Amino acid sequence: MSEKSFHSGFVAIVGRPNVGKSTLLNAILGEKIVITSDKPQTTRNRIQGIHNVPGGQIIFIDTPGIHRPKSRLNRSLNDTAIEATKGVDALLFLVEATASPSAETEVMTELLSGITTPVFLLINKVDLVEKSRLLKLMETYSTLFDFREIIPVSAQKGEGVEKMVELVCRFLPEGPQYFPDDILTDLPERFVVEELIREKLFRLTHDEIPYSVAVRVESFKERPENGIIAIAASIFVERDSQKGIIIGKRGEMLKRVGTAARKEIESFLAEKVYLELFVKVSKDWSENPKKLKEFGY
Ligand SMILES: Nc1nc2c(ncn2[C@@H]2O[C@H](COP(=O)(O)OP(=O)(O)OP(=O)(O)O)[C@@H](O)[C@H]2O)c(=O)[nH]1
Ligand SMILES: [Mg+2]
Repeated sequence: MSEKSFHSGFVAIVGRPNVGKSTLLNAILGEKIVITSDKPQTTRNRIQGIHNVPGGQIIFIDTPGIHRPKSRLNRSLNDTAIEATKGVDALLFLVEATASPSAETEVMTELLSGITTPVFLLINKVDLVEKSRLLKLMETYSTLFDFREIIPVSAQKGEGVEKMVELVCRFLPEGPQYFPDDILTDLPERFVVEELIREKLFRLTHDEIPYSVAVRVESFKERPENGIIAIAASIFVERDSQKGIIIGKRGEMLKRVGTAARKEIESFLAEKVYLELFVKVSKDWSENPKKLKEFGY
């Protein structure tokens, strides 16, 4: 990057669910702004993370994983991801080193056919495979698409991330500083709080439950007199039976979710937090266009 000019641009992180897109965004920023879990379809929105480098600014966009949609919610996730590939300066197409390239071809066709934006292939989770397998993967992927670069990384261990960012920077055009240099994301604090609660639900519940929850912050009150932020949030589920599971025996599960979420919210807001959670039923919301809109999907 030249010293006089400023370079900037938008870079979308795309790929199948669970390949590590959100983990990568957090690794790039060096802070947790997006939620992650070992379950697919954790991310439901387009989320911008702002990364400043000397003489430049890159806005990385985390997206939902592309998959075969079954519900209306899932269709909306795919649309959000596909939409995010438009108008960006580069794409990071993320795959897992543990998966076979043949598992990627469907999503590659969906996302990359006819695309003129430079595409970087990132092979993530290299900490889980042998070097020989990685070399073979790089060779196979290079025959599948005209990638600008093929870069092995481990988002979880932070390996190769800095070098990758440098390579991507070189492709960015001259441009303005889009965001002030002291913000990490353009999303409101309320959204991040909702996401952190949803992450705990994703991590602590199983089967269909994670896919049936939505979270909404109902009130967010700063109380400067005692240095506490009081937050009340609703957890919406689709059926009565799910409400019982989330509350748990003698409220055990809800308490675990609340404690884990509060700790991370405190660390994100750098303030003490009083968190109150309510569980409500919003019947079959994931199939209801009006409700999806209301929950921001
Ligand atoms: N071993 C290993 N695990 C990783 C790495 N990167 C991510 N993971 C794990 O992979 C799982 C999925 O990570 P996410 O970042 O939530 O994946 P995602 O692509 O954002 O998933 P969706 O939002 O569902 O599309 C989590 O359990 C991560 O801890 C890595 O480099 N190595
Ligand atoms: Mg994600």
